[in-house]
Amino acid sequence: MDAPLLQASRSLRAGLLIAGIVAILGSVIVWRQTERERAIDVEDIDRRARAITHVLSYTVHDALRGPLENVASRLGKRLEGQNRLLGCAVFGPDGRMLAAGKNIERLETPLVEMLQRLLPGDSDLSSTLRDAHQPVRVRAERMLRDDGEVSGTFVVVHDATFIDERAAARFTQGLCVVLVTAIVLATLVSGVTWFVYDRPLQHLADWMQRLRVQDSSDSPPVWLPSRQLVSESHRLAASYRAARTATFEEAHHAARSDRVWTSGRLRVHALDCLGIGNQLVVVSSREPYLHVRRAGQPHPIVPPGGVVTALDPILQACGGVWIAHGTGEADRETADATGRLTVPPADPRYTLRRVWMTPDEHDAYYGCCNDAIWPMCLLAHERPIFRTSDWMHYVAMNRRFADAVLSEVGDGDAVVLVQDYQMALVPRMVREIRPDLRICLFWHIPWPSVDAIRICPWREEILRGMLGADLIGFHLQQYCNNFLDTVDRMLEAKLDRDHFTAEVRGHATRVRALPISVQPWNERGVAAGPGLDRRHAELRQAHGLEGVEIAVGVDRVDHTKGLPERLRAFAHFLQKYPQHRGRVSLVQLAAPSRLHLKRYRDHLDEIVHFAEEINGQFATDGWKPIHLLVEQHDAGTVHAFLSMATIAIVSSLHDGMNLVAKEYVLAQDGLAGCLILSEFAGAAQQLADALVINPYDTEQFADAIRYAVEMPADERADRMRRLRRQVDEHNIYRWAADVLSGMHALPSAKVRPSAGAGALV
Ligand code: ADQ
Repeated sequence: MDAPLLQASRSLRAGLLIAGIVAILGSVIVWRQTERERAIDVEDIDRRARAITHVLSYTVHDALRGPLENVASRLGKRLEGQNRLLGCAVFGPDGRMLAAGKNIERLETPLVEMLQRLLPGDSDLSSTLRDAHQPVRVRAERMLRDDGEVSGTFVVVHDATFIDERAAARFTQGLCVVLVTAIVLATLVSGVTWFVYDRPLQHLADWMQRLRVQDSSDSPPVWLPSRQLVSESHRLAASYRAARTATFEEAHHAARSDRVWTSGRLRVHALDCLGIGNQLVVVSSREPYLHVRRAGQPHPIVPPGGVVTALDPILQACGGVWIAHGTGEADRETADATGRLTVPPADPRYTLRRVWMTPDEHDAYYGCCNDAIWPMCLLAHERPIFRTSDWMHYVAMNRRFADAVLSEVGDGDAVVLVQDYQMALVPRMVREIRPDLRICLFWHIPWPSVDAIRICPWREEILRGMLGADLIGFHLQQYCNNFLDTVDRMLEAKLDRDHFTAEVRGHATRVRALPISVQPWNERGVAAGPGLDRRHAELRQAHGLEGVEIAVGVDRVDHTKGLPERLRAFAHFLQKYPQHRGRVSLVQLAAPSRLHLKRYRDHLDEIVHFAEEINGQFATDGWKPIHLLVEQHDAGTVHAFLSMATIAIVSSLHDGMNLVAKEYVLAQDGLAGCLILSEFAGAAQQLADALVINPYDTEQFADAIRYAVEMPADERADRMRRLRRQVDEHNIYRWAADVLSGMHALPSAKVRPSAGAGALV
């Protein structure tokens, strides 16, 4: 039997079962009702018999007072019946029939037998008798003399045929109604069961088969009998794809140089480090995919930012859960009731669990993050503002994220990767409930000197919160040193500077420099070869950049990124070296960021006006010095600009690492590019072959731009080759592998024995 027939017979069976139960119950009810009505009919006849007895009792008494042989003649026609009354009879005190109507003379024997059942104390007796002709209803009443002696018995006999006929008709009618109801129900139940259960389940089975056999990237069916089944099937598909891709890539990359880390190699390493049954749980404030509404439909976008750029490829490689604040306008409608969905939307590999905040919670929580902790750690000349109410919300929201981690982990084992300054308290909150979990906190922004931290009213709480982790990662050794100095000065802690650990109340935390990096472009679905050439030509034409050398900047609009300093230096370069006017343009891709804060909106306005001012001063017919493209661009566009620009400028005033510098290096397949990099970006520690500048020194900065423009091709290629080797060897997978190795090597680590595949998915 094929599948649809099987389904149909299953639905039919369900329908028949329900119909059978309804039919049995219905029949019992109809039968009971019929019997109740039969009893009412019998009672009615008895009542009429009583009335007849009452009416004739005087005459019967009178007749019984004389000689008993005359009773029949005295009563005469009164004993005859009509309609349903068959007639009456009189019996003597000895039980002999003295007189009877014509229709009941044949009943003498059964009536005599019935009267024998009348006990001495009984006054009357009713009974239904059935002979060969018909059923009759008999009522007998004793006639008493004035002295109390029995003078005889008066019997009234009714034809009871109509009671049986009526009961049979009622029962048949009721049964018909029950049967029709059962048939309708059977049809309905079969149809609904097929529609609600069998059909969606068959779609689910078809989808699973396509996933298994054809490597399909279809989403699971949306209409399933339970929402949990929908969300679990999404998660299952995500894990399955991650597992299969990794297995494929493991085989594929095994033959490659072992210097380069790939997602497949990371996955094998992760399995070794984490062991069976551990899941990877990432928690950050920013989500990797948010949903906005475009033309009324939810549309997924990847928000700009280093944390997402760095961690999304890791979860895509290893599978797991990412917990983050849901901020997109269409986020709620695209997640299930628990806030879960699988991502990336086009090819799900892991689960995203969104955590919600009210507008008040949002403002106060991010107030603490962006007005207090961010300016405190980033020395970009912004004064931190420490508001107690913001801090209270910061604690409450950290608790909410910690609870989400605990609920995702359940009773199982997990490695929890907590991200950044928005989550400083989460490690301790999770550890208090689950001391056995392994927790890593990665701090993506710089950790300044102890003097900068001293101003914070909640410094001890923040430090204790962070020290709930087993491992704290910073980008640079300098930040690790600063952190240990801070712990030393602010807490009662046992420090081991040889092994870089801090121990508070018996729990040791390792502090490690783990410079973050980026994913190779060819894994991000961007154009290559002729497709990329076409994209370059399109962009040049769209922005009037034909025949112009491009210098590029790609940043979130943030005070720390040094955008005004960059524009100032570029304007000075044009002023100082007029021979380059008309030949070089700066294309600045600027993603608006934190626009709910006024100072970020003002900063964006400042940059827009500054760019217009410079364009007003230098632009000529057919050449614009600055192209400010304020938008969050897709990865393909970012890559296209980075790959066609012969110069990239990163001018951060303070930056933990800066991924754009590394993205630029990996986009330069032709080795024709030159990177200008701020000495205040962490990346400058690794990318020594860039032109390293002080963004505050406009003179030096402008000279560096000129040097980059005029740099001979072989010097460019030599520098870029060395930069590429550095970034190739220290890509995002290596960073993740170092994080996991750091956890695995913990002295107090509750490391499970390493095991085979399947643990992470
Ligand atoms: P950020 O300061 O957000 O994060 P950064 O290193 O500058 O991160 O990376 C920004 C990311 O956003 C890059 O991947 C870039 O391509 C992308 N991006 C920027 N502007 C964009 C635009 N207009 N359109 C599209 N994409 C855009 C923090 C720290 C950094 C640290 C990272 C990672 O401040 O110092 O490097 O985390 O740890």
